Amino acid sequence: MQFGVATLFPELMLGALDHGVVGRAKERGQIELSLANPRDWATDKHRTVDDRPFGGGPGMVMTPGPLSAAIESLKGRLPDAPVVYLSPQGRVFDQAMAGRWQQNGSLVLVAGRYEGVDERVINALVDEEVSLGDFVLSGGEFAALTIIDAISRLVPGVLGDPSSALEDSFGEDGLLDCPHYTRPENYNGQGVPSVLMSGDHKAIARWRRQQALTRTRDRRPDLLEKADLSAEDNVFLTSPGVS
Ligand code: 4FN
Repeated sequence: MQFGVATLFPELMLGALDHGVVGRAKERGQIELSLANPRDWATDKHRTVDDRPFGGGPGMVMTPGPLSAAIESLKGRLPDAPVVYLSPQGRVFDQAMAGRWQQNGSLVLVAGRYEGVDERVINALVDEEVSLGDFVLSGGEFAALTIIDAISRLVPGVLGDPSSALEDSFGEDGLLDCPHYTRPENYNGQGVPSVLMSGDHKAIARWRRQQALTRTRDRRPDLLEKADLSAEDNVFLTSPGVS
């Protein structure tokens, strides 16, 4: 999987992606990261990449020249990649988008700073605008990192042994996780659900599924509507006494 990122903070991207599962995938060459800093295409002696907004008001806007040159450079390196601008105006990112972009094999992400980018760069070069959610960020890099993490995990081999990747297939059915427990068996007076200590693997699998179903219904009913449910799941959810 090849990622291109247009960013004024390439060192922020490199530092964050050098750890854990993604860091290892980078070392193995399973994912590749190509960065383009608009500042490298600035032409004046101060290497300016921002300017005051037409119409006045607070803050600065990323100027079109250096930013579009950085994006064009990434498009040249990754000719089949869709160009995605991370912004609060975008459609909210989800696991289905992660899956589609992983299948595509390459992706160019554009991270904004200041008040954002000149709208004409979006019109000219961006295929899709995508948001992580409704909160204020200081830069699109934090969204780009999240999206790179989510996609990298889907690249075959990145999670190691494919059988464990299959068992560890969260997100696949669209349900929230069941609760997890590990040692000690008594933590500050809190025990562990007895079924998990029973050794009855079928009963454990059934309990976990039912916990995932009730938690999803109680906390994220929006996810339950889109979830991949079996006939048995539906029988359980509609059975009397299921709170
Ligand atoms: N954010 C809001 C309203 C107005 C502005 C912002 C905001 C970084 C360049 C965009 C934020 C959140 C999720 C990118 C937020 C995201 C960003 C994201 C982002 C600097 C301009 C800015 C109503 C959402 C609170 C700053 C709401 N997903 N502006 O955060 O890039 O991708």
